[in-house]
Formats: sequence, C-alpha cells, structure tokens
Amino acid sequence: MESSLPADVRHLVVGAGFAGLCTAIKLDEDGEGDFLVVEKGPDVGGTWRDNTYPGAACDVPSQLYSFSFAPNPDWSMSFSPQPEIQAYLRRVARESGVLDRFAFDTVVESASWDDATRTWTTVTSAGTVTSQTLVVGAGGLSEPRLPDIEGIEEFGGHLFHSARWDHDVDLAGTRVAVIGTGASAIQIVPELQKVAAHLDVYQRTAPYVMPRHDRRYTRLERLAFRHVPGLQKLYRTAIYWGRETYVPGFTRRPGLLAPARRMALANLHKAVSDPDLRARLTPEFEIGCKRILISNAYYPAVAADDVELVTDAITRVTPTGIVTADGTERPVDVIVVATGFHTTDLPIAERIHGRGGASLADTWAGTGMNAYKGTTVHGFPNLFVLVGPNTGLGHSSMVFMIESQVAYLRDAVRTMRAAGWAAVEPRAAAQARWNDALQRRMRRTVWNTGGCASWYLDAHGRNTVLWPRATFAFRRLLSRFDPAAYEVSTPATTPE
Ligand code: N01
Repeated sequence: MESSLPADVRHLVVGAGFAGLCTAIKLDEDGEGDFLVVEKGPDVGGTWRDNTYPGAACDVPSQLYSFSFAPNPDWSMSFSPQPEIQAYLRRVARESGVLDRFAFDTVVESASWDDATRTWTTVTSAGTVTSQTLVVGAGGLSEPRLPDIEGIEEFGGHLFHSARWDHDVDLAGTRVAVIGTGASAIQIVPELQKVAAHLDVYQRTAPYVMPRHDRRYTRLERLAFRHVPGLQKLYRTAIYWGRETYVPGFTRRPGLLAPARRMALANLHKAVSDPDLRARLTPEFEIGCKRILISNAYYPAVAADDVELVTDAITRVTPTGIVTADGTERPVDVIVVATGFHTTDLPIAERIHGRGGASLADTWAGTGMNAYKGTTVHGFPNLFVLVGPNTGLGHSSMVFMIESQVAYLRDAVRTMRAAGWAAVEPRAAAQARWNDALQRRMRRTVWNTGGCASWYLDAHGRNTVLWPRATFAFRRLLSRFDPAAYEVSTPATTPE
C-alpha cells in the first residue's frame, strides 16, 4: 500500500483529542513544527467527538474545561453540552493552523522503538512513519467496555454502547433498556424517559448523585468575559481554587465527606417519594469511592411511571429481552450499554513495543500501569504518555493535567535539543520511587477503603488511574524536565 503519510517526522502524536491537539499547538509554538498527528477517527475531539449520546455534557465547569491559552467567552452554560465542547475543539484546531499535519481515519497498528537508530517506527493503516519521539494522547476513556453477558450477541433488536450512539435508531415509542448507572447513564436516562414508551434501568450499584448547579450564562456575562480584560481568567481561577482546596483533602479524611453524603441523600429524598425505590437508589459505599455524579434530572426520571429500576442481576439476554436472576424476562427493543471503558487495560498499550520488544501492556502486566510522573516509562525511550497512569481526576479538569504534561514534554524536547541527546528514558529506580510513593498515599484514600469496586482500580485492587494529590502539586512536579531521573543517549553514529 502506498503511504499517504510522511516517512519521517520529529514527533509523532497519537490522538487528536484535548491531549493531542494541545501537544500539536504547543510544539508548533516552540518551532517544533515537524510533527504528525494520527487520529483513528474522522475529526478532532476525542471523547467529545465520540460521546454524542442524548444529554451528553461535561460535569466540570466550562470555564475550567477548556485550554488556558484558548478561553471561550461564548460558553452558553456553566457546564457545557457536548456539541459546544466539540465545536470549541474544532475551532481551536482550525485557528491554530496545525491541522495540515493531522492524518484522520488513521489507525496505529504498532509502534516499536529501535535502539540502533534511536527512533520509533509506527505502522498505521495509512503507512509507516519513523519519529524521534512518540506522544500518545489516545485517551483514558476511549475504548468502550462491553458487558460479558450470556446471549448478548444474539439480541435481535438494536444494541449499542453509550460512546457509540446509533443515531439512526428512532427511539420514539420503543421499549428501551439502559445497562449501567454511571456518569454516562445518568445523563442518558432522563433523555430516553422523554421519548421511549418504557424504560428499564439496570442498576448493579447505586451511585451518589449530587445536584447539578448548572445555569445559562447571561448575555451580559458573555459580553463581560469577552471585553473586560482578565475577568474570565479571574472567574476560572476562582472555580479552580474552589475545587482544589476542598476536594483532594477529603479523599484521605472521610469525615470531611459527611456533608457531601448528606447533600446527595437529600437530593434523592427530594426527588423520590416512594420509600422502596429510594432504598434501592441509596448507595451502600462511602461517598467519593466512585466518581460522584451530578444531575437534577436523573432521580425524577427514574421515579417516573414509565421507568422501572431493575436491581436484580442480569443473567442473560435473549433475542427479545433481558432475563434477571429472579427469572423475569423483560421484553425490549433497544439496549443501551452504558458500561464504561477499558481504563486500566488500555488497548493501545498492546501496540507499543519498547527496548527489547516487550509491549507496554506486557511490561505493566505484573505491576499495573505505572510511569514516571505519569508520563514517561522505563524501557520506552522518548515515549510520552498523556493522560498516563495516575493522572486522572475525579474533581477537577483533565485539561489542567494535560497542559501540565505537555509543559513537561516541551521542556524535555528543549533540553534534548540543547544537549544534543537522541533519547531520554526514565531510570527504573526513579520510576519505582515515584510509584511507590503514590501507592503508599493511595492506600489511605476513600478510593481504596470506601467499599466499592470502581474503574479506578485494576485487577489487583491498585488505583493506577487517579492522581491522589492537589493538581497544582502535579503541575509543580512537572514544571521542569529533570534529566537527573533519566538515562540519556547521544545520536546513533552511522557506520562509514
Ligand atoms: O462508565 P462507568 P460511564 N452488568 O464505568 C455498570 C467520564 N464521563 O461511561 O458500578 C451490569 O462509570 C457499572 O456498574 P458498577 C467520567 O469520568 C464523564 O458512565 O460497576 N452493569 C456502572 O454503573 C466517568 O466516571 C461525563 O456496579 C454493569 C456502569 O455500568 C467515566 O467517564 C459523562 C456491567 C459503568 O459506569 C465513565 O463513565 C460520562 C454489567 N456487566 C462519562 N458492567 C461527564 O463529564 C458495568 N456495569 C458528564
């Protein structure tokens, strides 16, 4: 197959979501414009391109959920709906002038480090590219996890995952089942309740749902954001510190969570008057152990007459319905599986091979996902993993974490250029120290002790997803590239 890609670039970036886009823009700003971004989908946006389900919106305030270098005075709501975030990312991509180096519909099949040439060779569906650095911004919540339920393949109606919504299916007047009650499901359920003839919500674990303090920005506010210098930045800073000073602290002092729990239960009490239904919607783990959800519409929707909350375990799916442990079969036309994503077993990790040929997935198989500063990995020179191990957040904006990682990457590239290094690779000891300290801290958090099973924990019960400290600590720790933690190598010499 003839390649439509350049054969060699200095930096290859995988993914065109917030992370890949930020990397491209900042590398370009630094005069490092010799890069290529490969993206498996047809557009920028990542998770915001993929999650088009009815009701999709961000549960982090709009002012914070945007690039610091590209504020948007035109957000319509304090929590942005998905189409606005996607339009924002498209606009930022277009205006930044980097899109000429994006290859869409291009899937990474494998990427391998070659120690002899100190380069990465990446095989994609559109051709092979070599590069000095490989930046992976493939997303932590990008690969849908489908439930392993007997008979699910034989279902005769429509079935799709929340992140792969089938907009060709007309749901009006149908019987719909939603499996799952996480952040995606609680946004989907109120929208489906409006159109479906009947809705079954299959709940395995009741979540905590807090009120959603969302509102439309007034025209005056939007004008002020646009024209009053510094106002939007001030607003953003206030929101940032409001979250930062309280939330990271409570993960280690469950007593601090009591008011949040009372607020969530009051939200439930206000919306659901039936004591039996309320009991079944009451969570049985410590608040904060799983992601705290926000919605004003979820409980009223579940309490509606045309909705049934099913708490008996699903045993199998038939061609026409879903059977639960009590033997009941509920007929259904459409099944929406809102069952989350591969988070601790990222499929992209199987395709990246480091020094010696082992894949990232094999390297992590015994230890769980881990990296130095959540970004670089021993055995994988010049690899930068954005939204890498232990960089996720439950309380604030991932865009802040991404910008911190990109700052680190830029400083690494600058340092390598200045020193004439061909490769940098974190020392095993530095990576182990970083992760031991993280896991020690993790043991006392509500995520590990709160009595729940969440997508933050891997098969061994290790939280390899979340950052357990304040986000400003992460930013400070990644503000400068730190060569002392790295083995460095000079360019390979070409034999005469
Ligand atoms: O996925 P989830 P999600 N049988 O993994 C259930 C971000 N996000 O897509 O709790 C029956 O949280 C599972 O049950 P249990 C956000 O970070 C953000 O909802 O494991 N049920 C759970 O209820 C979020 O946390 C936004 O017992 C099964 C649900 O499916 C992350 O994405 C919006 C099952 C999965 O919940 C993921 O959220 C949406 C089975 N076999 C998402 N398997 C906003 O910003 C799983 N479940 C608003």
